Amino acid sequence: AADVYDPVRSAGSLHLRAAHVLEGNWTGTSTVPSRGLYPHQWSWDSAFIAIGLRHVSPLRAQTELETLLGAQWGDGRIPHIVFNPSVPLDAYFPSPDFWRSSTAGRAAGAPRTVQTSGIVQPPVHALAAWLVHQADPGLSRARSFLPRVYPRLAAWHRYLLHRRDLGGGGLASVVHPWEQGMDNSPCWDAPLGRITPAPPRTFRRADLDHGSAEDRPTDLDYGRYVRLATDYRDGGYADGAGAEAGAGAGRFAVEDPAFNALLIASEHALAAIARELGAAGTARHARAERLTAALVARLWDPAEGMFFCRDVYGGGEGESGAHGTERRSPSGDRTSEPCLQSGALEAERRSRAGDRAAEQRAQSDAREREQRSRSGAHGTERRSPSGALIPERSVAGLLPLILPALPRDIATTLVRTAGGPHFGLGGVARLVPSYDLTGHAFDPRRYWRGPAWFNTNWLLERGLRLHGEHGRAQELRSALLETADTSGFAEYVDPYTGEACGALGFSWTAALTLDLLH
Ligand code: 9WN
Repeated sequence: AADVYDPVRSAGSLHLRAAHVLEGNWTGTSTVPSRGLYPHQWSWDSAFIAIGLRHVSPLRAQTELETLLGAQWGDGRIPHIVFNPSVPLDAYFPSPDFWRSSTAGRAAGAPRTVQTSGIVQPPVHALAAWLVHQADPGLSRARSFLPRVYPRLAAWHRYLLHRRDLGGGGLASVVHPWEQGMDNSPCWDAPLGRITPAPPRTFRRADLDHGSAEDRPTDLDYGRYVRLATDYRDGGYADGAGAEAGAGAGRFAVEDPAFNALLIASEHALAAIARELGAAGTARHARAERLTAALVARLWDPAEGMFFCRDVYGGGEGESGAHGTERRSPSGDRTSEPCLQSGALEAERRSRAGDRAAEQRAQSDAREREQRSRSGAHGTERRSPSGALIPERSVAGLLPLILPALPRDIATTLVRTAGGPHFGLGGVARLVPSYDLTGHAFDPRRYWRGPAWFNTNWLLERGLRLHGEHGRAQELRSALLETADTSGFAEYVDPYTGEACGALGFSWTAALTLDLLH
């Protein structure tokens, strides 16, 4: 029948239409996620966009990442939004006058000329830089793309691994739901519940000028987002010990499996970049493997067959087992190092030195654990305030499947969980939902509380292939291409029907479509 989707016949035009979306959203130096709803540059969007753009214009893909990295702060953080000065202030909330980066962020080294937010987003950037390089190594070398981005990416990872290890277990914590990128995921309900919302009259939601209220986070969510961001800003965007004096210190910190898995995948990519630049890269691979072990130790729940978020300030004392309090991980590399150093080789040398120290700490941690287990204390550690797992099933808990060093049994279990009743891969769901299909908070249309998103499904497709699940990967790829096409490159879709929600002509949907077509 004429209306049956035929990927072979429509692949050519799908490619053109996806490229056209990216063309329309290009500003000259970067790509907006969508023209109406998101008129600035977003951090993890740009990484996904560059991954697709490399197939259309490797030069634009490099420029996309360079523009973002040009707004990096002195402490290494890459801001989640880089504001376009020609866009009116009321077009998006929170706007530059809310974040006040160049004044409030001065101590943390915010840029003086570019206006940015002060929080971060998932670190997909080193992975993107490596994939962009591979699309056209000749152009990349001619423009010294990797030597220029490597020190910045290394500083970014150092920021996350040192300043954001708030749980003390070697993983990075997010301090705001916007940082993890899945803004209103049910995973945040419990930790956000401890935050007093800012009064609704104190801000105006520009998002509701473009998106339907049923598809977006609620006003109550927004009140809490605003309160957390205001407090972080008023504390000078200081992290960890430096934040103790800040108004918002110690209230919201979550170790998220997707955020950390992307950091680890990017650490593997940094190793590949280091090798390309003439360094060994082995120390970075080793660190990525230790981080994978830390991720399993802190966030894997064998009984549920997936990863969960850890609410660092949540839970009570004396929790145990998988929902308990692992105090230190084998990867706890928390020495402070200067950021934004020049030269890839120097960065690699320092990283190796840091890794040796981490190695020694890992050995002493292992000895400590062994002693505890011999004395019968295993699983009932009471000394650490490092929180409790949050019992909500989010797609974030499947995304560690992108990790090459994931133990085989865990990868197999994750694939089984993805195909089970909660996520419906290859079964009831057309695309994998952002949240448990059977969960108490499931809503097929409301943003990150159920709808399927293209970036998370693209990551799952990659993970399935990595772990040899070629049949399932192929099925998911076809479903992604078909849904991107029929939904008009929607921002997100109903996971059962594929019906479009949010913005249309959404950049990462178009970009990842291009990547899947190659
Ligand atoms: C807040 C831009 C961003 C994405 C996030 C998505 C949404 C912003 C918003 O849009 O967040 O950062 O205004 O809702 O949740 O993942 O990066 O596309």
